[in-house]
Amino acid sequence: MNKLKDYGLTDKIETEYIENTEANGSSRGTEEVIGRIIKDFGRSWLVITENGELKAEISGKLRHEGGRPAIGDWLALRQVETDKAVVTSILSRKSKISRNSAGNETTEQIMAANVDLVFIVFGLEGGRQFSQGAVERYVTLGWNSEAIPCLILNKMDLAAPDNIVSAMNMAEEAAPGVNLILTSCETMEGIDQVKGMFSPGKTCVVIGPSGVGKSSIINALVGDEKMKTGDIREKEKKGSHTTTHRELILLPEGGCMIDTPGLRELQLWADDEALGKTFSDIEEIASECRFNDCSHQGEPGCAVQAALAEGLLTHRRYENYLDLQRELAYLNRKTDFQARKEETDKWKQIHKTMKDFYSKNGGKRTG
Ligand SMILES: Nc1nc2c(ncn2[C@@H]2O[C@H](COP(=O)(O)OP(=O)(O)OP(=O)(O)O)[C@@H](O)[C@H]2O)c(=O)[nH]1
Ligand SMILES: [Mg+2]
Ligand SMILES: [Zn+2]
Repeated sequence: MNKLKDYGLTDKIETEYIENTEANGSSRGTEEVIGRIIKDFGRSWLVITENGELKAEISGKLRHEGGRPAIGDWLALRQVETDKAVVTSILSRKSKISRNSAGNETTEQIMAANVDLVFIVFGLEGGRQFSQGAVERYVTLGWNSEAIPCLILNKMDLAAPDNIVSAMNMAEEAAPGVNLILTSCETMEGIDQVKGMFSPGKTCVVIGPSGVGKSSIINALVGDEKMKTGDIREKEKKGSHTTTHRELILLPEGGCMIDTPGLRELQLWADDEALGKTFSDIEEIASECRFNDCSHQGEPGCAVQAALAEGLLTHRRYENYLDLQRELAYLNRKTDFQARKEETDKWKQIHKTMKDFYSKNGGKRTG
């Protein structure tokens, strides 16, 4: 298990795995193993185990139960061939960073599991992807993960000093209390600071828009072209991302890093608490409002309105706060609705099964 410790295996996960396999028992001719997902291909996964890297698929039972493994997950597996295994269960996640899946459906999509740090990367070259609203959105996801968010502003070699200063001010307003690191993969500035955030057994994930240099930062940490990186102009031509699947790699000095494909749009998946952390400055002001349930939109004795009038809070930040609050409220209503609908569907199915059963048995109850 020594090698797996490098991948972050803890006694807690191991104990859960052992209890899990004892409860299920092992079947003849197969071996039970524990492993961590290091590559996510969508329907199959590459898993690191004591017996090497295994290609894993999910068991029918687990699929039926709605289990969906994610990069970084610890798994109980049944090895069926020298290089193949079946996932029998997903062990408890200590953290997960999720987003609302792109499209019309409201479903949680886990971008990475069991991470300690979430690096949120933006590029300083002046693209339109880097806005205060985007930082607030990403950081809220980060706070929601149970891991610690950290902001990286990359490509500082491409920005003028004045622009770097205003970007830093903007980031500090957008994400109070969040660690900020400036980097360049060209000059290697700031890379040691990123390195300093790692320690053996810890897992970090990089997220952010496409082309900001997520894979380049990993290469800089490794000191080798481990990950494929892409020319921006090529990317725009093809309209595609360079990194196409999520991957976890071991860093030479210890610790794991998960690379993810760039995101085009980021729909929130978070709760009010996570939003409150991103907007801790506003929450602090709001604690002085006369009414506990103040919506800060014109009630008497509103401290937020007072702060706006005094110029202690910018209108831009205030508007973003309200926008994200509305978006979360909408998400909550939708997920509630979905949960209720699933419950109704379940009972419909049970009633149908009962009806079929009785009609097959001549309308009589048996047993
Ligand atoms: N000048 C400069 N270019 C950089 C820097 N970091 C990355 N690049 C370049 O930016 C381009 C995109 O970098 P990637 O590392 O592929 O970006 P990514 O975020 O992984 O992109 P996706 O995988 O598509 O999400 C490449 O051409 C890199 O060489 C930097 O600090 N300075
Ligand atoms: Mg990449
Ligand atoms: Zn108020």
